[in-house]
Amino acid sequence: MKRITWYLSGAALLMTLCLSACDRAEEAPAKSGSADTGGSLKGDFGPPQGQPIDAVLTLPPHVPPATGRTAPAKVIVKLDVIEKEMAISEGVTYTFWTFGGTVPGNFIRVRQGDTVEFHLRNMPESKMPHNIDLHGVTGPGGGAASSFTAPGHSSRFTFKALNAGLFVYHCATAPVGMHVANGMYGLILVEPPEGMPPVDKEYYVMQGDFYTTGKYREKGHQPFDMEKAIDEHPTYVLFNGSEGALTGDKALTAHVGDTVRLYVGNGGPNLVSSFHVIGEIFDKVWFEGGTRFQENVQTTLIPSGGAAIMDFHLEVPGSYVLVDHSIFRAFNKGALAILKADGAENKEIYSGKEVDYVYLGGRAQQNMNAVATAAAAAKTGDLSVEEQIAAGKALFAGTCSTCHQPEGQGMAGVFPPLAKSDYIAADPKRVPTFILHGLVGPVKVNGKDYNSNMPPMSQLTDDEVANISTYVLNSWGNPGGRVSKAEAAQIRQAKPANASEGH
Ligand code: HEC
Ligand SMILES: [Cu+2]
Repeated sequence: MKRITWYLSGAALLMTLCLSACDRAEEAPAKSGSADTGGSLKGDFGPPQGQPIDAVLTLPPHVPPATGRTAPAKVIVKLDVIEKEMAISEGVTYTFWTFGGTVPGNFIRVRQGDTVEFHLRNMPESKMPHNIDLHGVTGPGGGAASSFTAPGHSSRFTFKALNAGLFVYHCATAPVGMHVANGMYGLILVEPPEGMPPVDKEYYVMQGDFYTTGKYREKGHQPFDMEKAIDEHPTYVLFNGSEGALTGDKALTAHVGDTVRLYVGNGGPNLVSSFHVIGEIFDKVWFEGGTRFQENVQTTLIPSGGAAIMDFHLEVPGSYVLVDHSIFRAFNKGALAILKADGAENKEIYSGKEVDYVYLGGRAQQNMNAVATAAAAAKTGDLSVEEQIAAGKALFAGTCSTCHQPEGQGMAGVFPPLAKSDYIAADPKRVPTFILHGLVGPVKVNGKDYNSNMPPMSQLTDDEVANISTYVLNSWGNPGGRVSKAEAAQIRQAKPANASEGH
């Protein structure tokens, strides 16, 4: 009896809550139930109707508008293969092979039942033949055999899009892995007949892993490293083909109150993505890019050569960070993008402060230009102290500032100050030495004792160590001076002066 009363009052409570919160549930019933769409067997809606339509192709992170059609059409897609050198990180270039001049390639949007006439053109400047395998094509090779295209040639094939879903396309010319690793992939959305439910913002993001002969952020032009690719040891894991493709002034944008939809693909060639947005929960995920959706998801797995669609509603303004939650990839290989939501605070939902500083340091702002400038100057042999300082400042944020604080002021009893440090003044070479080898044990800085542990940051490249050191030496009343890349390299090799014997 008691139990029944509890149930009843529970139901009453739910109904009261619903009066305010259930408006959103009024939307058309979600098509995620058990109904079978019939797949390709029911995907042929007859011959194309009306005049042929030129597909609207978009560059990432943009998505073409909904087709808005209710009948099958003939859609013409013209995609160009372009081999080109582009930045993969600040001051680092790479020769990408692309569909349409970007990584990922053009986003293609058609409707289930459409007949797609596909034209693939390989630019005369290309050095390699290429082709295309679209996972949305029914037929052996997914178009690959029909589209082998030498430089300066074009080829054409036609297919009927029988299955709805979000599909990866990629080059499949031997060596296939190398073509994919160089950026040859993109997405094609085959809308279900009724279209996708409308949302406020749609974006196109695609992850890929990259293999360069130099280490992460090593400056200059970096060739592809076949050994690392075979070993599946990427140097970079990236969203949209370069570090910073979607941060700073290139961050994705939205407003509080928007429902945002991400079309996310994973080109691989090797890694599976644990795709996550820090600070959001996916209200819906069309996992694997298929017909059904899951709800209330934190992290969704996107296989190499797979995709997913996710919707989330923005309640609170600020920076949301898109990551591969295999988290070293995010913070040490580049798999990080930002969605900036503007709008009014909502302290009832979230009282905290912006994520920027904690997670991102300097990466929230696009202040890495200084790093590229310094790299270019170093290449021509006339790197100035000022350029080193500017680059060092950009790198200090988010690397050293997490502990020593943005103005080097330190934190009482925990992190010694770098500002006006008598410890640095006594021997300026301590700065690059501690960066590379860390510091353990008691130290006295400006009359205060510290006995803690600074971890070595040997993942930084020699020029990064040189620039950060030069910045620290020339800031906040420190004695000035300069550390060169060669000195940093030398210090890296040397055993640290304070290394204790036992460990
Ligand atoms: C994870 C926290 C942490 C980070 C990140 C960090 N440090 Fe430190 N650093 C410390 C601690 C703790 C000490 C004191 C170690 C001890 O007590 O032996 C220290 C000491 C130092 C000292 C000597 C003491 C002084 O204040 O003059 C210098 C110089 C220094 N760090 C520079 C850097 C630079 C440059 C970076 C960025 C590349 C950096 N640190 C990043 C924690 C950190
Ligand atoms: Cu190719």
